[in-house]
Amino acid sequence: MTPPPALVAALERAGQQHLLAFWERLDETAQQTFAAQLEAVDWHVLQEMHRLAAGGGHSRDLSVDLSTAVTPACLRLGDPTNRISPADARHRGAEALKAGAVGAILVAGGQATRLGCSGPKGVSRVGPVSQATLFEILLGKLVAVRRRYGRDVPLAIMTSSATDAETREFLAQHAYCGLDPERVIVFRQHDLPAIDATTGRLLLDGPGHLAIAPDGHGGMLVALAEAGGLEWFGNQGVEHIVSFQVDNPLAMPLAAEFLGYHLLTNADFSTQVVRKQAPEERVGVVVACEGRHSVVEYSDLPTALAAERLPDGQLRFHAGSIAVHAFAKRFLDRAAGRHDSLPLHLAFKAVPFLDSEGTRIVPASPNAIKFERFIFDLMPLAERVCVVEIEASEGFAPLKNPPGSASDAVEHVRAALVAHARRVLAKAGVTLADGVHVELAANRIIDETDVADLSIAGTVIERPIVVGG
Ligand code: UD2
Repeated sequence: MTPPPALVAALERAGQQHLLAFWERLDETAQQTFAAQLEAVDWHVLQEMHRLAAGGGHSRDLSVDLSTAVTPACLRLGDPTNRISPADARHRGAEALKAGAVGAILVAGGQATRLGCSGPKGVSRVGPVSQATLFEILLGKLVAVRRRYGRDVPLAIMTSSATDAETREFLAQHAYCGLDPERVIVFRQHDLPAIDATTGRLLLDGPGHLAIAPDGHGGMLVALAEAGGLEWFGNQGVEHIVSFQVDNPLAMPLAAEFLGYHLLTNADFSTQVVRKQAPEERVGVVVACEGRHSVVEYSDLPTALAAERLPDGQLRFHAGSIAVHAFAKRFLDRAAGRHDSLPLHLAFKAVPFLDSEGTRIVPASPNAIKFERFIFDLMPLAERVCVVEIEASEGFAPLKNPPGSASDAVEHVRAALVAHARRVLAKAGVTLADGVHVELAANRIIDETDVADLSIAGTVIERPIVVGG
């Protein structure tokens, strides 16, 4: 078939006719698939990409004057000197959970490629004793919350084109990890094309396929709204939504105390941070400037500023974002209705492409620009932001790197889960033999009070075991 005339015209207007160079090589099915992919390209977004690539700045001003910015005041989890007491916060958070007013979004569009495996990151096995996957552990936490507070936490799982089918299959095979399938939706984020860094042209990674990548975790805003997810939450009485990343099995987005601070400060956007110790830690930092809060991504923080220390020795920008957030739903509803809520960010990457002869080139150095949106860019739009500092050992053990790496590899994640379990059990009066690996059943134990229910205080654990499993 010949390419649809409307498509040819659109490509000409956008200066992207080269994309049809290998059209004749495709069979009719491939032509139809490719035409659909090209027709789905948002040419306005392409203009935004070109403007950004040419140094024209973000579509919404994200600039922060880092010379005057400061680390904002934080509440600290469990700190009795907070202006809101931890007990009051826990009480208020528990009330919201009991009322079924809290929903959750799990950001799971990432693949395990950086870990040396294929498939969604969520199927990586990290349980130190059980070998449970990230999905089982993280969804299990919602089961534990239901057990304690008596209400489901509706969950929306964001996948990408690379993870969608396998994630759905995994959920079906694992009976939604104990959650009610009626209270779980899976929605897919969009992809964005990569552009040639020199010419601004879209790249082909095959004769009938654009080089594309997921549009960043910020893609959740539009994709969730399009999938009817915001309404879905609303229909179930959800007024606040937490979001968390699939790669952190220690994450505690539904900790009652965290939710309580969010609610009692009447925040639009709350976020958990850990105290950054070393400049090279790969977490964005929360900063405040002229009454607005923002997250400055680690790759955007100049090295000298990242290393700057205060007179007391701590880093000037030490509020390390671990991507665990809570949003007032009304705030997300408003943001989803604004076209410029989440501007694009660009990154130079080596992206394989077809050259003008149709030969596939695998570049050794960056040749292309990829674009992403970040959910934390909503922060400056919030009237009230609440920053809650937690101990990394209690809530942050990210899986980022392949086994054997210096940090954030599966062995570090497992060690962090074991260390956390040992502390919780010790608080509950359980004795552990030296070096024995223990794990807390994620779907049963939130903290030491759940261990108390197991009536195992005073016992000694001498062999690897999943407590509560
Ligand atoms: C992210 C944060 C960083 C810090 C760190 C904590 C950004 C830009 N950086 O860094 O500040 O909080 O996490 O661990 O957020 N994902 C999708 N779709 C996408 C891209 C990512 O679902 O299009 C998911 C991915 O599955 C993963 C998470 O988002 O769970 C973070 O992605 P990453 O590992 O690329 O982010 P990282 O470690 O550079």
